[in-house]
Amino acid sequence: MKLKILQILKNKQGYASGEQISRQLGVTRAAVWKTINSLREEGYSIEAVPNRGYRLTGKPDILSGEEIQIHLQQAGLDRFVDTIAFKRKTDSTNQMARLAKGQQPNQIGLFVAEQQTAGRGRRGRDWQSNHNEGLWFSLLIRPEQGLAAHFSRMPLFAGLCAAEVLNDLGVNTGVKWPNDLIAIASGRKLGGILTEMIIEDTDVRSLIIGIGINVTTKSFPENLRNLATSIFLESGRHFARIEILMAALHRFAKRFPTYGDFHWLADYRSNCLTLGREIKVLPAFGSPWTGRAIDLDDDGELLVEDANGVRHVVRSGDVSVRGLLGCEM
Ligand code: BT5
Repeated sequence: MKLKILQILKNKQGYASGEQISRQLGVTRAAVWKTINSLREEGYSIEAVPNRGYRLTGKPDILSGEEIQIHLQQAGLDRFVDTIAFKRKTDSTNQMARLAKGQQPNQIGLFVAEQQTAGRGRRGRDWQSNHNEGLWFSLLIRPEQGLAAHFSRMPLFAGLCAAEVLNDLGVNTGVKWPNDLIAIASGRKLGGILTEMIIEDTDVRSLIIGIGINVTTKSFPENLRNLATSIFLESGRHFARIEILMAALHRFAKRFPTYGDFHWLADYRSNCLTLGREIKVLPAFGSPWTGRAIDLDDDGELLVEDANGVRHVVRSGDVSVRGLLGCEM
């Protein structure tokens, strides 16, 4: 009922009378009133005028299952998304996706939370995901046969889509290989991506793409102060998280059919802040070494030239880039 009342209020130019709503939905006026109050508790500002009815005033930055459904329908994206799950608080949206079942091929499952209590980065690192400060969501995709073999490039693909969305909002953003979203003006991290595979009987069954973008954060704790930034800190502007989420889904749905031809790697290259720069490679095992990032190969692996002019392929792991995230080397 909440979804239906919200839809009526959103579609109505003026006031929607309590009687009209109760008749339309076949419920009592008391039930309408109760639902209006619960929407108010969620943060909607709803005016109630005797003899006229209810009217939605303003566009608050609210994330909820109902908002997501309404926006997906309005944007024509509901046909790509076959599962939507929203929680005010969860451990990690990647974990929500992992526990979900029954994904259809080529359909996307969407898992969103307002707050993560155990938000995760790569290699077991933490991801700070406070209430209302950012967009924390995961996509669950079941690959078609054949595509799964190429999923090592997915972190780059997701990084490119997310960077394009941020650039469209007017926040000049690039990607630090493989998929850190970096605000070009400050060299700080606006967001990150954690991709995980669900493997069954040695087959990749599904892929989880977790995306975190700092939206409204005004200040970060000491350990992140010189590393992290938000859309608000970079632009001074407030964007509703639902709009950013829709833009990201739209970008993803548009680009995904061309995922397999890899032409998008050219766009990734031109958005990649790592290429052409001096970097430090921090392998999972072994000692760090420095070199210059020359290019990406067709698998999205980084080609790095060391001080002796020898080229190396860096497949995974971390690199730090001079001038980004406070790195001086
Ligand atoms: C990432 O890892 O950048 C991947 C972050 C993915 C987060 C999303 S949110 C939705 C989904 N659910 C999850 O549980 N995760 C995904 P990595 O490259 O390992 O970077 C982690 C490092 O970034 C930390 O060690 C901190 O230094 C820094 N960091 C932590 N929280 C941050 C934040 N909110 N903004 C910027 N930097 C942060």
